Amino acid sequence: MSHSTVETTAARTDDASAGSWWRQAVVYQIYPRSFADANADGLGDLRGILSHVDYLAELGIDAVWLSPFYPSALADGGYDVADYRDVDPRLGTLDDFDDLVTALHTRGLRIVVDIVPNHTSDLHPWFREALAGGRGSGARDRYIFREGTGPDGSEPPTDWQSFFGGSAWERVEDGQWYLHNFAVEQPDLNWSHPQVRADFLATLRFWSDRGVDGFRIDVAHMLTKDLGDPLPTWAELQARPIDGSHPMIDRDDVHDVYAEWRSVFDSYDPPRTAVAEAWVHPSRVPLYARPESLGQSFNFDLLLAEFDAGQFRTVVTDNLELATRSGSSSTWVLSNHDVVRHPTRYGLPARTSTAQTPALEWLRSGGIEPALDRDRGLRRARAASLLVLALPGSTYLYQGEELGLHEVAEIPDEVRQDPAYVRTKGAQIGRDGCRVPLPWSAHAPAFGFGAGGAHLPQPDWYAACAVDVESADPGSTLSMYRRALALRHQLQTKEQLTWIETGRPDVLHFERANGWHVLTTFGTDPYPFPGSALLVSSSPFAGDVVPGETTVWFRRGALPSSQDG
Ligand code: TEU
Repeated sequence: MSHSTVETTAARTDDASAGSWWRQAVVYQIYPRSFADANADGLGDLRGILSHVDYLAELGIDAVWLSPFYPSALADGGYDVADYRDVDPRLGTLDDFDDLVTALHTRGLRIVVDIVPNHTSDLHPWFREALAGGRGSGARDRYIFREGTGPDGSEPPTDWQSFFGGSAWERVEDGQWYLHNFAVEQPDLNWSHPQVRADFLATLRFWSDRGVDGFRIDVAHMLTKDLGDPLPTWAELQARPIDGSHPMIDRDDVHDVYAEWRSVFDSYDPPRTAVAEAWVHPSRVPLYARPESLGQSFNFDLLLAEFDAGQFRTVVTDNLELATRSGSSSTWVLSNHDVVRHPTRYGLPARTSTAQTPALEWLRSGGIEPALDRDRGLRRARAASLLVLALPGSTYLYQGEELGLHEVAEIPDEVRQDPAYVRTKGAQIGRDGCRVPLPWSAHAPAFGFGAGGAHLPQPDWYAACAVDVESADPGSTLSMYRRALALRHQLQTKEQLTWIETGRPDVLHFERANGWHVLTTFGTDPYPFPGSALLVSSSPFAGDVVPGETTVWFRRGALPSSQDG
């Protein structure tokens, strides 16, 4: 039996000083519009979250991350922010926010909020000023305005495409065009402008002063831009290497912004934390995760990986190595509000061209083709989740994954909300299927989401996954997550992992530093079981073999207490 140990640098859990709480935290992502609705308007709100803080505490998480709850026209689910320092009236008030912070802190839970700095909403006062100010006005400088092309300027400045389909430029009344990498309602900010820089520092202080513990930074790799004159074509732009000098993506100078942010974070005690949503080449992730920059960065590799031992091992090894290089801890993500939920990804045929191809085809067919094996998808998802929850570093959970929810395919076209769907006229199916309001109670209206119905239709099969049903069932996914998180707290140890060779390409086995062993069978064949089980992701469990597509946590010999790590 050969061993290979990966240990990330600085931190250990015994260094559980307040300043490093995030290093091995379990952070639960709440998509506020779809979590719980207290005021019966069909949209989730802050008091809805407040009504479930005990649920969150009992689940055993360490922190909550709230997706945007700021005033917004919801052109992109709240990622179109009209005021960075207030609460959307449909979601509550600043007093509600303060109450939520207190309720979470009282239970020992931290709170992370989402900062959306690449773009504002077109309803933000700055953009209204820019429109009113007209061509050449100082107010336009806070955004990226250019003249059009063609004899009368009626063609966009370039042929650039937005992420949500169609041109990345939109024309305003006086004939100028503005850049929007995302929806039309999300004009990109100009990060060369000192007021833009200063205002975000004020926003970070505003929420830090209210007790927020950390920030999730949206599209962290695209803020600074040096577009060039003349502007490059789309083909030229795409041909440019992304090596720090690209006109728009992952520029080195974005870290000048984060150095300023860092001084704000570090002016608080404990220092405020941040995690970058940066879709960049792995070799450049440490730039964002360095302590001088944002301090941590999402690792999305598992969103792109199949349920496959070799792929999981590579992702884990590579990311622990990256974390070491950056002096950060690794992050693990299986689901979030932008991707197809992992039980569904794992219940569809193996991927073809891109990570999500079968899942997107399945969604487009309304959940008919290719055939989804729901049970198998959930079985694999539970195995993957238990594996990930045992890794060194922090894990980000997405609301509803603890219930084993599948993606919802059965959303009629006319009620879909995602701008990606609307703007591409259905060519992109969009992300509504993972944003359907949560089921709390099998028999209540809107499954207990709220008395005002749900803003996206909930399927009948939600009843079986409702929190009240799963709470009463020791074999449910919710019960598994609760046990896993409780055990994780007891077993959590230094950020170290040792691979133990299994002699089988479809079986992974590792040990954390203190006799905490984790074994996953990725194939369907069972594996002789070498220990005494603490937790198993599937049933029935005979005791002497690990069934296929299963993770087991077990110990060998006596488990020392977590302090010994
Ligand atoms: O996402 C940024 C992003 O680039 C990817 O999520 C991806 O391109 C997109 O989701 C493809 O469908 C962040 C937020 O997570 C997302 O919800 C927002 O829509 C986006 O920024 C714009 O703010």
